[in-house]
Amino acid sequence: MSISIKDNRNDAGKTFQLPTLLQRRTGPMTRELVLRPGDHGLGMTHDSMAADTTTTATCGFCATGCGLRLHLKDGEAIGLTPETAYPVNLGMACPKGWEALRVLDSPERATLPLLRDETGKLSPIEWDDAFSKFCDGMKQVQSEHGPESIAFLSTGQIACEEMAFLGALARFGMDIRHCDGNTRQCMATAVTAYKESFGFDSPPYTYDDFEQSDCLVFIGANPCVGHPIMWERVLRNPHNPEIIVIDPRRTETAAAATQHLQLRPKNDLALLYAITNELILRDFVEHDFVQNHTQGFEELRQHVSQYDLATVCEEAGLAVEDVSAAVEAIGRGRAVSLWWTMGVNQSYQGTRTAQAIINIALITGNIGRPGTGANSITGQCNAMGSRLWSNTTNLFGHHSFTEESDRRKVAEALNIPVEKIPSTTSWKYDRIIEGIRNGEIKGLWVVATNPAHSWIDQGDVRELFDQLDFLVVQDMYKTTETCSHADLILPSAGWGEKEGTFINSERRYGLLKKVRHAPGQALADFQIFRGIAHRWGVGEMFAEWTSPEAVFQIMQRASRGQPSDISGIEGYEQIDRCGGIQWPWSADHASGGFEPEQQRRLFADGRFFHEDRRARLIVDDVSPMPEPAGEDYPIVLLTGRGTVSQWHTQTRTRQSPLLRSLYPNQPYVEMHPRDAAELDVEHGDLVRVRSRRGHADATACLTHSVQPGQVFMPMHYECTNQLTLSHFDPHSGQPSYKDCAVRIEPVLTSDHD
Ligand SMILES: Nc1nc2c(c(=O)[nH]1)N[C@H]1C(S)=C(S)[C@@H](COP(=O)(O)OP(=O)(O)OC[C@H]3O[C@@H](n4cnc5c(=O)[nH]c(N)nc54)[C@H](O)[C@@H]3O)O[C@H]1N2
Ligand SMILES: Nc1nc2c(c(=O)[nH]1)N[C@H]1C(S)=C(S)[C@@H](COP(=O)(O)OP(=O)(O)OC[C@H]3O[C@@H](n4cnc5c(=O)[nH]c(N)nc54)[C@H](O)[C@@H]3O)O[C@H]1N2
Ligand code: SF4
Ligand SMILES: [Mo]
Repeated sequence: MSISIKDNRNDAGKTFQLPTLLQRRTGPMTRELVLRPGDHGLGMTHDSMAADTTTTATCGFCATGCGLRLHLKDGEAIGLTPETAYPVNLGMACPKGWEALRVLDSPERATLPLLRDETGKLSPIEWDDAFSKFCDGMKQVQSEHGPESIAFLSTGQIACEEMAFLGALARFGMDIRHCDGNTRQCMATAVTAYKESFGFDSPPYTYDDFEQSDCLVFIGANPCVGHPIMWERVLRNPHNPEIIVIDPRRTETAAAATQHLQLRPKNDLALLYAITNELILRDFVEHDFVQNHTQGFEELRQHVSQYDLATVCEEAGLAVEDVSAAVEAIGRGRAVSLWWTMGVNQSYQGTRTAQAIINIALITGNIGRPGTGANSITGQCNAMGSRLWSNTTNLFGHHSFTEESDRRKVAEALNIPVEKIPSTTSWKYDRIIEGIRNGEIKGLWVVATNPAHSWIDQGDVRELFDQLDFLVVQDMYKTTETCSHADLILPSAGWGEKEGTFINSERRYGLLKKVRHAPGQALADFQIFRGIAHRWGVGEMFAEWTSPEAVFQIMQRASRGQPSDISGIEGYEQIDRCGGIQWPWSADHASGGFEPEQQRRLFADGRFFHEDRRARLIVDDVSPMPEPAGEDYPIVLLTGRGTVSQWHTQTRTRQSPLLRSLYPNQPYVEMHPRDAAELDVEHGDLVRVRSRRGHADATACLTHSVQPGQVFMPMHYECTNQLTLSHFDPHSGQPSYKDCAVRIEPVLTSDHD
C-alpha cells in the first residue's frame, strides 16, 4: 500500500511512494493526494501569486542541492517553486524542498536564548547575558578541568562560512582541542576511503553521469527515498541502462532496478572481492589504465583470488547466476558508474568496502569519463562543506594539522600567528563520547545536530549528557531531544533566514540566501559565532570575518593549490549566475576570462592526488559481524531512511502538516510475514523490538521488502537508536548503524503502558 503525492504544476511533477501502516485503531491511512497550485499549500502560500520579485537558493535538506526559486513580497519569501534553470534538479523538487519555508514557522522554534536554573526550568535571557553565560561557563570548565575539557559537536547543515567560523574560533581562538561533527555518522568512511585511494577526499562525479552511464550499480543506497531527485536524473538516462542494486532489502530503488542482489547484511566486502576476482578472471581489466595510473594490482589480484564466487554466493545468500550476470554487465558496460551511500559507510568494515568499490572502477577503467566513477553520494546539504571547512578532522580547507607547511599556509591565509594552530588532531566523535564517560570532557557545545536522538546506542549518550558540567545547544528549535539536556540554548536562524554557501554531492558550491526574517531574537549561526568571539576576547583575531562573503574570500585564499582550489571564483554573484560552481575552480582555470562549465568531473587525465599521481588499490581481510543474530536475539536490525518526507530526527519535517501527512507518525518496524507468523503477529500489531541495550515499541509492518531473519526500522523515531550497538569502522570511526541483533515480542494492548 502507498500514499502517493502528485504535483501537477509542471511536467516534472512526480509521484512519491511510501510505506503505510494499517493502524487498527485509527483505520487505514492510504489515500491519494493530487496537488494542484494552491491545493494544500504545497510550497505556496495563498497569496503567492502576489510576489513582486523572485530569487533562487539551494535547498537546505539533502546533498542533492536542488535550486529553489523563492517568490518574494517586500523582501520576504511567500512561496517557492523548483528552479527549472538549475543544472542539478532541472525543475524538480521532492516534498521536503517544496515545504522548506513552511518548516520555519513553528511554535517549537527557539526565539530567545534559554538558560536552565537550579530547579531545572528553562527561562529566557537576553543575548548579551547568553554570550556571557556561554563564555563564563566554558571558561570555568576549562579552569577547573584543563583547557582540553571542552569540546564541540557540529554538523553538515550550516553554511561553509559558518563551519569555518566555528572551527577557527573554537580551535584557534578558544583552544578547544576536541571536536567533531555529525558527518562522522555519515560521510567519514567515504572521506577516509577516497583519501587513501585517490590521495584526497574527492568524489569524482557530476550529476550528468546519472544520465550518461549504460550500467549503474547502487551499493547500500536507496536514492528513491534518500535522494529522489538524483533518482529522477537516473530516470532521464536515455541509454536504457542496466541498474544493479546491492541491498539486503527490496527497497523502492531495488524494485525499480534491472537486477537486485539481495545479499545477507554485511556480505558486501566478500561479494565485491568475488566480483573483482571474476572481472579479472574474465579479463574485463583495462590493463593500460591499471599499469599507468594505479598501484597495487598484483596484491589485489592475489587477495581477491581467495574469494571464490560459489562460496561467497552461498554465504551471502545469492544465486551464482545473478552475480555472474552482474559481473558481465559491469565488465561489458561502456560507461559504468558505481554509487554508494550509508549501507556501505555505516559499516564496521565500511572503508575497505568503499575501497573495494573504488578498485572495481579503477581496474575496469571506469573513471574520469562521462557516465563512470566510484561515487559516494553525500547525505546532508553541506556535509561536503563540513569535510572541507569544519576544521575538525582536517585543518581548514582539507590541510593537515600535523604538517608544518600546511599550518603556515593556513595561518597566512587567516592572518593569524602560526602558533595558534594546534599540531595535533582532534579525538573522533566516539572518543569524545568516551571522554565524557571518563570525565575528561566536562563542557560540550552542540551546533545543529541532535545526538541524543541520532548517536548510536543513544540511551547511553543521554545519561552521559547529564554528567556534563555545561551543555550548550545551538539549534533552530528548542524542543530537540538534545535541548532537553541543555543548560543553555542558543536560538538560531535556519535555512532561508541567513546567507552563505553549501557544497552539494557533486562538489558544487551553491548559495544560501536570506529570504525571511528569523523569528524573535534568533540569530544566524554566523552572528552567534561573532558574538562569542567578541565576548571570549578574541574579536581582533576575527576582525576580517565581518560577513559570510568576507569569510568566503578567506576560504578562497586558504584553498589555493589544493585539489579543491576555488581561488578563481569571482564571488557570490558568479556562483548565482553560473548555476553553482563545482570545485576546483582555481585562478588558473579562470584566467583568460573563462566561466566554469556546468558539468565537470575529476580524473579525466587519469592523474590522482597522491604524489606519484597513481591511485591505490587497497584490500583487507573480511571481518565477521560483531553481534550476529543468535539464539536470544535471532534477528538482524537494519536501520535507515523511511520516507522521502522525513528528515533525520524530524525536528524540521514534523513542523509541516503536509509532510506529517505523508508518513506514519508512530514508530514502525518492517518485518517479513514468515517471521511475523511464527510470533502470531499481524500487520498493524504493536510489537516490542528488544536488543541487549534497550527496547522499542513499534507497529509491525509486514512486507516482503525485508528478508526473513531481518527487520528494518527508520532512524526518524527516537526509539531506534535505543537498540543499536556502539561499534565503528576502525579506519574512519564511523558508527556501524545497520547491524545489531534483536528479538521481536508481541505486545498485547493491555501490556502497553
Ligand atoms: N528523505 C530523506 N532523505 C535523506 C535523509 C533523510 O533523513 N530523509 N538523510 C540524508 C542523509 S544525511 C543521508 S546520509 C542519506 C542516506 O541515504 P541512504 O544511504 O540511501 O539511506 P539509508 O536508508 O540510511 O541506507 C541505504 C540502504 O542501506 C541498506 N543496507 C543496510 N545494511 C546493508 C548492508 O549490509 N549492505 C548493503 N549493501 N546495504 C545495506 C539499507 O537497507 C538501506 O536501503 O540520505 C539523505 N537523504
Ligand atoms: N540508527 C541510525 N541512526 C542514524 C543514521 C542511520 O542510518 N541509522 N544515520 C546517521 C546519519 S547519516 C546522520 S547524517 C545523522 C543525522 O543526525 P542529526 O544531525 O542529529 O539529525 P538532524 O535531525 O538533521 O539534526 C540537525 C539539527 O540541526 C538543527 N538545525 C537545522 N538547521 C540549522 C541551522 O542552520 N542552525 C542551527 N544551529 N541548527 C540547525 C535541526 O533543528 C536539528 O535539531 O543521523 C545518524 N543516525
Ligand atoms: S531532493 Fe534534496 S535538495 Fe532536492 S528538494 Fe529534496 S531535499 Fe531538497
Ligand atoms: Mo547522513
